[in-house]
Amino acid sequence: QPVGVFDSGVGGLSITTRLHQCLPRESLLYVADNAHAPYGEKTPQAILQRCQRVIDHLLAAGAKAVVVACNTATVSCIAQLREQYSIPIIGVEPGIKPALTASRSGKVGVLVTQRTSESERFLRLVNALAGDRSVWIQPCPGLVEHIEALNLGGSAVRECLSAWLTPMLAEGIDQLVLGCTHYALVTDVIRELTGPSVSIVDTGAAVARQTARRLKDAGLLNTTPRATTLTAYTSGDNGTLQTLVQQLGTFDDMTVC
Ligand code: DGN
Repeated sequence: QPVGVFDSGVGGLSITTRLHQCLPRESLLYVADNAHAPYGEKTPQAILQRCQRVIDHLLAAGAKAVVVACNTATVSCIAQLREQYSIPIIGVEPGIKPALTASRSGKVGVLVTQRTSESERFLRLVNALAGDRSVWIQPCPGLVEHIEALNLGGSAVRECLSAWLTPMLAEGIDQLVLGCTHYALVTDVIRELTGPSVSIVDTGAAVARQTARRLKDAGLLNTTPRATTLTAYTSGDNGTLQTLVQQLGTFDDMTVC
């Protein structure tokens, strides 16, 4: 049985890569809900409904566990999803804790979607962890749309990232948390703008380890060696998905439906 993964678009592919590295014997089913992206500007109720539709699709396709590879969906409705579904549901959360632990300046930045920046769950997490350190929360409206359009290294992405990052860098942050799974797909541009003195914190590997633990605890880990497959579905145009899935290039069999 495969593990299901989904996001509002292609962002969750950054998590899928990590899952495949950490769980090479698991087949993965991916849903990019492109027709309804971005989630970041939807109401929590609308996000919950989309997540339910997508998880129902993944269950019908045989998923034994689901990774919600979207920070926006996780902060909006992970508790309701866990209540509703009996399979393991794993969420993603911005890596504020590792960033604060590693920070020497006591100043960290976090890039998030508008919805995440306003969510109670996220603000509670930041307040609980920050103490006397400062966390600069930067919403990035429009960035997900650029990434969905595959403008990964173009001037539009560079300009908006530069405008958001410049004040944070002037403030002295030494850790930058990617609080949206899409943003991992433009890590190279971000790294160029921050320079080497700022560490970029991406939680993909931690989510993959957490998924492995949950599968193991539930007795769902696949232990027999076999060829793995990645099957990717999209509710919208599959051009972007096709391009990015092909770049992953790490699976024995890949299908984009
Ligand atoms: N990849 C989603 C996240 O991690 O929040 C993006 C959400 C969106 O659609 N804006």
